[in-house]
Amino acid sequence: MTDELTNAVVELREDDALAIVDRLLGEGADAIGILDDCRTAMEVIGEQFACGKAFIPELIMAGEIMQAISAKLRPHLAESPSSGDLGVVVLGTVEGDIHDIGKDIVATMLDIAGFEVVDLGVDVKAQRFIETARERNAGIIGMSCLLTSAIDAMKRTVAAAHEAGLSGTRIMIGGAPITEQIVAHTGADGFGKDAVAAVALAKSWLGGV
Ligand code: B1M
Repeated sequence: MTDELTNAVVELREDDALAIVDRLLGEGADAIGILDDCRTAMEVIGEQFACGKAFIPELIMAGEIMQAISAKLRPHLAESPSSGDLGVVVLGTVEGDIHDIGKDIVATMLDIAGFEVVDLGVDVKAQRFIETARERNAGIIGMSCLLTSAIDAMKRTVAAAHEAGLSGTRIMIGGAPITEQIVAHTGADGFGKDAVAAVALAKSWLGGV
């Protein structure tokens, strides 16, 4: 698409960013493409933070802009009313991590695709994932993780799910640092590199393809 939106988000020009999103939607742009541009912007801000050119207030503002854009895009992602027919996904950001923007996008996309999403929020402990998955007879536990320091909390959750005998529940992980190696390290069943991939994987597991 265009750098215009990415630049507006990186420069924390919220009003401009929202106006550009409105204009792009009016021109018939694809909501997923708009989300991808915003994610690129968040990566740039993250890099600026990592090298000392941006600080916590900038991360917070960027997060708020991203949430406002996500809220604007949500109705444009929905193609049909959700039915929850494809099965239950218990979703949350893993213990120790409070990043929730990507998780919320994944929740919206799974819901639109026809899954019933039980969103446990952020900083979710292993036991809560497991108890909820058991209560709701979930087909999938989904863990979002943005911090490398929280990767071991996912590994503990996977181990706890196995110990609890949740053999019918697949475990999906996702988030910026996740790779196939981390999937292997945690023992999860798979990962989605973005929300579209997360939905495709969930459908392949629960028979909705
Ligand atoms: Co933080 N932060 N942050 N942060 N933050 C990162 C993650 C970081 C990479 C920035 C950097 O240094 N480059 C870095 C982590 C480094 C590391 O671990 N190696 C970092 C840090 C260090 C921190 C703090 C420790 C900073 C501090 O306090 N010193 C702190 C940690 C707090 C905590 O969690 N305990 C912190 C805090 C915050 C804010 C609260 C200020 C804010 C979050 C606001 C919020 O979430 N409500 C924030 C933000 C905004 C970011 C960056 C800039 C952007 C994250 C984001 O929203 N991306 C981020 C930089 C980056 O990501 N490169 C950064 C947009 C979002 C749409 O993408 O989340 O990747 P993403 O989700 C995608 C996919 O990954 C995938 O689909 C989504 C949609 O396509 N996906 C899944 C996500 N979950 C999935 C689950 C699935 C499947 C797919 O299945 C279940």
